Amino acid sequence: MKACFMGLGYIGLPTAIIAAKHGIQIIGVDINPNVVEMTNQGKLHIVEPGMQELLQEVVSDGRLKASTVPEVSDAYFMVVPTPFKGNHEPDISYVESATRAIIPFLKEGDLYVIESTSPVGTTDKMTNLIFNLRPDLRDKIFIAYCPERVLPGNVIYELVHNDRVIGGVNEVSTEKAVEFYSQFVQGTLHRTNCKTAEMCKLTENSSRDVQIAFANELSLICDKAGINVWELINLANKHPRVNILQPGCGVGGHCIAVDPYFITADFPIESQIIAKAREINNYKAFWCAEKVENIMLKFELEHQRKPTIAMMGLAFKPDIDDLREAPAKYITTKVMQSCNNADILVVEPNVKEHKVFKLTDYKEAYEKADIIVFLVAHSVFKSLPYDDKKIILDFCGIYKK
Ligand code: SAJ
Repeated sequence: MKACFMGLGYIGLPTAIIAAKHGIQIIGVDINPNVVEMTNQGKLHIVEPGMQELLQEVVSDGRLKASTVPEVSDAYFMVVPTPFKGNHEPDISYVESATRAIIPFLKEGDLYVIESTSPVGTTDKMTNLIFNLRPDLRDKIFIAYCPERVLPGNVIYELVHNDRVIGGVNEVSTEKAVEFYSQFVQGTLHRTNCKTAEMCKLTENSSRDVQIAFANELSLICDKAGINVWELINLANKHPRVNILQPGCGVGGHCIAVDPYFITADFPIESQIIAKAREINNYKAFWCAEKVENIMLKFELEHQRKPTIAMMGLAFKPDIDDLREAPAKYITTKVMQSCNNADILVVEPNVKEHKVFKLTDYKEAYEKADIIVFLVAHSVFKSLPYDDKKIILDFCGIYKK
């Protein structure tokens, strides 16, 4: 069995590695020659615990090879990004170009699977594209959609143990895809059709976005009412049927802050809560930045000097080094722009250096600053002593009990 993975990013590469580890011959394709070169040298270009050793193993025994172009295989997987355009319309051009790239290699009996998060109807669109260019393959290949669900940082475990939803364009396609994934997935493989599978992925991430928006909305209400939101949520969650998530400085990353737009773009009238949740979570980051700016002005008025501020954390969530779509990065940038000359110390303990921000050690920043702004609940921040002489803005619950 030979499988071709189109896209060697945060999901494509780990999936290709795990599949190779389970005895499948893999050709991993990426348009970035650096990624291809590094992968062929057994060097992981992403950060994921335990993955480096696995990559080295499957590359050195020849089970995984990377290339900038596809090769004839038995199964093809589209694992490329689906960002959104300026107007929040989904951009499926990477899925389309990856599909176009493998069309010449397709032969009777092959399996074609989209894993990329995609708007509803994408699998049908790609099916039409394939059959328009290769009418000889109509009813002779198997086509399915199978989204991933892994949490960065826990990918090796989740790729194998999570349940998966698999939706074919017809039942035989679903079965063929189930047969493929059962080679390395121990979780249950749930069969459905491709539209439901596409919508299921969008639903999972939108559901989390809506729940976080609820927590963020509570945090705004509590700030006005003078109530500790962390204590409030903890108490409300003692109810057997209530389970509120945690507020933060906004929602980041490349999934939850993006995928709901794939629903709102296609169903603008119906998706009221989903759209509002996106607005609330975006607004929370803006609100945090305004809060910092106001505290800085107040400090300056009271002390007749500009404060030193520590912006604690840049990543999109705790204990990772991934800064993509990070609200903490947005807030830090906005604060820096609004008060030039102020002494702003930027902290991100999981990143060594950054192109834009000069990074300061977290202990040093905490000691030097008058105002401490906790943006990300990194574990190391929790060991800092509480200094009541400093002004502390805790947007992520560092000091929650
Ligand atoms: N966040 C909060 N409060 C919370 C939980 C999260 O503010 O209580 C924030 C985080 O700080 C972060 C953002 O939400 O900024 C997203 O973090 P996350 O841990 O909720 O999710 P991701 O983006 O790392 O991964 C999600 C997961 N989806 C769900 O939990 C439904 C993962 O399983 C998916 O595979 C992934 O999206 C994806 O690739 O779609």
